Amino acid sequence: MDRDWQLPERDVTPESVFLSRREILARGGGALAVGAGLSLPGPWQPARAAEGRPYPAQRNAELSVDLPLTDEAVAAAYNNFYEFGDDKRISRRAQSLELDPWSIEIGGLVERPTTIAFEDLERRFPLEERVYRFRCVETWAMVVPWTGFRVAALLDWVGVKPEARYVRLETFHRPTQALGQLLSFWYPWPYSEGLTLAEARNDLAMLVTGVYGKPLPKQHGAPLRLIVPWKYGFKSIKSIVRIDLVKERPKTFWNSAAPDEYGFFANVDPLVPHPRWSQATEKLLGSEERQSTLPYNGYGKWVADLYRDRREP
Ligand SMILES: Nc1nc2c(c(=O)[nH]1)N[C@H]1C(S)=C(S)[C@@H](COP(=O)(O)O)O[C@H]1N2
Ligand SMILES: [Mo]
Repeated sequence: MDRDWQLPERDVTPESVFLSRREILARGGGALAVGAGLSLPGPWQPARAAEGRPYPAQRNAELSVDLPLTDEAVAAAYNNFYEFGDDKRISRRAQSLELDPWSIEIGGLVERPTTIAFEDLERRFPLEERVYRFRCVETWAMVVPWTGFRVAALLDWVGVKPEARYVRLETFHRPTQALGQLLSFWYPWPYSEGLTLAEARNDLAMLVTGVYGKPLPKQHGAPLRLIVPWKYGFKSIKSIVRIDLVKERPKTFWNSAAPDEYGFFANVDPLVPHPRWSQATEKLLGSEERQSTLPYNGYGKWVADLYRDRREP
C-alpha cells in the first residue's frame, strides 16, 4: 500500500498556517506508520473504503478517450481546492474534511425536492467509468478515469419543472474543517457553479463519485463532484452538498470573484486567451511537453451544437 508518492514529506510546501491540530497528529502518525511498515488510514487511500461499494465500475468505451492515463499519484498530489488553500499541494490538508454523514439536497424548480444520503445516491444510479481529458484554465491538463453517472439521470429522478433553465451546484461551507474558507474569507464562499439545463443534460456531464476505479479521495472532491470535460476545470465543482434548478443564471464562485478572467460558460477554446496568458497550448501533468489545446477540449462532436447561436460573453 505504501508508495513513494504517498509519503507525506514529499512535495509539501510551507503550509503551517493551514495545518489543523488533527492534521499535524495525522501526519506524525502517518510517518510513524510508514516507518514501522504499518498501514493506517491516510490521504494515500481513497476517502472511504471501497468494500461493498460499486467500484471499479464498467468502462463506457464509447465516451472514453484512448489516451495514456495521467499517473494516479500525480493527479492525487496536484489539485485545485481553494477551500484548503490557494496552492496545488492541498491533498493532505483536504483530509480534515468530514464525510460522515454526507447528504445532498436537491431543490428549487423540481417536482420532487429531495434530501438523500450520499450512500443512497451512490447506489441509486448505475455507475460507469469514463476516461476523460481534463483541462484547467491555468493550462495544465490530465487524462483521468472518472466513475459516476449522468447529471441527466439525477434530473430525471427529481423531475425538472418547465420553468427551470439552469442548474446551480454548491459545495460545503465549513471553515472549521476547511481552513482556506476561514483564512481567505474574502472569497464568495461557498463555492458554487452553474450550467444551463441543456449543458447539464448533455451526455458528457457527469456526477462523479470515484476515480481510478476507487471512491474519490478527498482532494479530488469526495464524495460527489461534477465533471464537465469540455469546460475549464473550475466548472467541475467538488464536494457538492446542494443542487438547485433555477430560472435565472446563477452567480458562480470564480465568475463573481473575477468576472473578466472566468466566464460563466468557460468552454475550452485555444483561440480565446485568458487575460493573463494564452490558452493555445497546455501541459499534461507528469510531462514537460506542451501540446495544442483543442476546441471544447476535444469534445466538440458532443457539445458544439449547444453553442451554435451563442458566443461566450
Ligand atoms: N469546491 C471546489 N471545487 C473545485 C475547485 C475549488 O477550489 N473548490 N477548483 C476547481 C478547479 S480550478 C479545478 S482545475 C478542478 C481540479 O480538480 P482536481 O483537483 O480533482 O484535479 O476542481 C475544480 N473544482
Ligand atoms: Mo482550474
